[in-house]
Amino acid sequence: MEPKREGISVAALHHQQPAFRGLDAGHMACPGCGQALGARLVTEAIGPDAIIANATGCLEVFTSMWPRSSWRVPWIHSLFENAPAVASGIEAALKAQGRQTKVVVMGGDGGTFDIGLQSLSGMLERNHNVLYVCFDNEAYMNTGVQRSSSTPHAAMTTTSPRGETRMGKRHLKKDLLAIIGAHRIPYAATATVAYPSDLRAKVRRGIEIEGAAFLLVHSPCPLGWGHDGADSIEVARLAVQTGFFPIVEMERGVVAGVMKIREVRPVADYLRLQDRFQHLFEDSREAREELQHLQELADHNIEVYGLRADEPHPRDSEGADTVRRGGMRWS
Ligand SMILES: Cc1ncc(C[n+]2csc(CCOP(=O)(O)OP(=O)(O)O)c2C)c(N)n1
Ligand code: SF4
Repeated sequence: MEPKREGISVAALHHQQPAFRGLDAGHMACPGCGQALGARLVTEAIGPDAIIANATGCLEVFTSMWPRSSWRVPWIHSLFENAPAVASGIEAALKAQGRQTKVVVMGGDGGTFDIGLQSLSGMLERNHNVLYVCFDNEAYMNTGVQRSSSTPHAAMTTTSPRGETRMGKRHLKKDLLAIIGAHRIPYAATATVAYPSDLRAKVRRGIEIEGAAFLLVHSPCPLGWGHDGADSIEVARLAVQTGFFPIVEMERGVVAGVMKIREVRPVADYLRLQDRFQHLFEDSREAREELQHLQELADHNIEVYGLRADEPHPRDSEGADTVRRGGMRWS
């Protein structure tokens, strides 16, 4: 007899599983790791005919602990500095062989915003037919939560602590999308693990277009951000709904689409869930000023990208339920 759970057919659920997943179970990520979920969703959308170049970082480490590997597609670990250069070479070789295999780079924000930015810029400028995916957890997590140029202003990391005179990181998060946009590549976008259909659609778009594509995926890190692993999706969703992390698409450097927010939430709703922002809720003038500053940064995003809407975005209604169901069927 077919097993049933809470009135749901297990066979029907099985059918909804992806037909192919390039990153499989059995890796060593922390529970609730946004990057692990993000990489799983990205590989579901890419399909089996792909080669991945992975810069150093958590993803590389937790998926490839000797003698095991969680990858089911050809995968190469590159340095921070050269993952896009390695991918460029792979793409050129495949082109010479007349093969259609997709080439994808994956890297963290440290590898993308900072250390590998030079070779990424070269790859984009030459317009290689490669999709670059940055899993943005807003710090160097793998080596102990050091600040990167992607760390938000006022966030605490081990190298930007709350001190006697400092309220966490002093500088602003680098506007990487603007830098990527300046390369006028065919397609660039932001996405988040909180909206899986949107993420997968952008991955499909990125690999289907001819030329370079870039995707910045907001990926909560329970260890580095200091939230419960079970809250990762909620945290990621609040980043969008407060305007803190805008979801946008660019074609040739021009904004071509945004995920509008029907009910804009105060930025404190997002910050309060994370230990890295707890000092902003102290009873002090400095804390109030920084909180106000972060609210202004979110308001700025909402205004610049025109994020406020009366109607929800078609993909704004889903969330954890899709993830729990086990994803989509790849065809
Ligand atoms: C040139 C260089 N500098 C420093 C390191 C040490 N290192 C290894 S992983 C890592 C952190 C990676 O951070 P990020 O790219 O943001 O990825 P995450 O671990 O956060 O996913 C660092 C600094 C290195 N391997 N190479
Ligand atoms: S430290 Fe953060 S990014 Fe690394 S595996 Fe753990 S949750 Fe994921």
